[in-house]
Amino acid sequence: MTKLTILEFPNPRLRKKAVPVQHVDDALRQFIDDMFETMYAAPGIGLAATQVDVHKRLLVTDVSSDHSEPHVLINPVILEKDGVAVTEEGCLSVPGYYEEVERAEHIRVSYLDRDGAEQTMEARGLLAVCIQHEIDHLDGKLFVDYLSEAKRSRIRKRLEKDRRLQPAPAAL
Ligand code: GNR
Ligand code: NI
Repeated sequence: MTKLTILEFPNPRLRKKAVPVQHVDDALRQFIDDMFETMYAAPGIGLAATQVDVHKRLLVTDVSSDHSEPHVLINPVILEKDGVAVTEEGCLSVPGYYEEVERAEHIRVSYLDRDGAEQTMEARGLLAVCIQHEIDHLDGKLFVDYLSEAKRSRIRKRLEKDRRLQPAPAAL
């Protein structure tokens, strides 16, 4: 198991559009396990492959407080959206900032599971919000993109300043 490094805004690699997974194999399952390890260690309730610089359409989530509801969605596609939920969102790629974002309250999603089998699921509430947040990552989109230009640029400047004071550790 390996804890992966999470890219931070405004790294341009967070803007890449991820491509569909072609084969669900043991190497991909190993990577999925590393994604869960990284998400739980952060700690976070979701992680998209884009955030660890792997540009494949794959996300993991667990919105429980005891690691009891892990989900992995490969090639997720939102089939239906209903209702409106306003949630104070955060992002492991935008550490320390929380802002209200409006999304669908209920979604239906198709995806491949870790065996490569086609599935659909329904989600509402925080799980639905989290899946929408992660699919945005796969399309190169961040929650700060829903904020005003002024707020986004303030967040960017503060993160850049924090990073000058505390440089990221060299990757080993
Ligand atoms: O840990 C996370 N919390 C969160 C809270 C509200 C809405 C979305 C999220 S996702 C975030 C982890 C993350 O950055 N996933 O990409
Ligand atoms: Ni995020």
